[in-house]
Amino acid sequence: MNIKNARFVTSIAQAEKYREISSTEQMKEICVVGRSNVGKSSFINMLARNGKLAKTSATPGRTRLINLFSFNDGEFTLVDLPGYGYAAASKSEKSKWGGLIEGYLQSTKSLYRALALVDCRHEPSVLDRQMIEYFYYYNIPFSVIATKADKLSRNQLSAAIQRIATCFGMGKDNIIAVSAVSGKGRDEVLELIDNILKIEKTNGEEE
Ligand SMILES: Nc1nc2c(ncn2[C@@H]2O[C@H](COP(=O)(O)OP(=O)(O)OP(=O)(O)O)[C@@H](O)[C@H]2O)c(=O)[nH]1
Ligand SMILES: [Mg+2]
Repeated sequence: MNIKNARFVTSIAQAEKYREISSTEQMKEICVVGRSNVGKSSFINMLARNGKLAKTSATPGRTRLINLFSFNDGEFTLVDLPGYGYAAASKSEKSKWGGLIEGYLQSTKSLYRALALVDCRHEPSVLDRQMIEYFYYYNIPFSVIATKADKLSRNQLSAAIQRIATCFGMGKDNIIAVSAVSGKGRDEVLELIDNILKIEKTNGEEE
């Protein structure tokens, strides 16, 4: 798949508002989830080849809203979600962001895939594992993306991917390693998205 254009659509502060928008707009959504600072917004920018599309920051907790980005004139929409697990966030911020993530996942009718991002340098956290369990529980199709691959050597990366796969109980070939710095993994992710869009969406609603 070729990315011809990518544009910011809107920011949403409440799941109810998202419900309104999604009931009028026909979108094929792919959402990006993961802990604060894992590189969700940078990942979206890497796919768009536009470093300024989604706001990124070295300080965790940058993305506080649900941000929608339309790619190729609506061929698909990437949903940038706030991160979880930002230890320094206040209790009320944490619960607000958690509410937005879960509110989104519970309201969307057009989610084609969740992309679960984990930092390749770290063992997945308890919250990462809970996120994956949540996907299984609610029958949400997901793929795992390992970010910041430029921070590890080839051998280290291969071992890290194996560790993440073991932790999530999945095959290592199902994990795509990416780098927003080098663009590594971009083609693979775009191929994955191409395939995702071809699969008829069931969203857990079996007939
Ligand atoms: N070296 C390297 N740094 C990265 C990569 N992706 C993101 N970063 C850096 O990691 C930090 C966080 O990136 P963001 O994209 O803002 O992370 P996020 O997951 O959107 O964070 P929140 O919005 O706070 O949840 C920034 O300093 C980025 O420059 C990568 O692939 N390689
Ligand atoms: Mg962000």
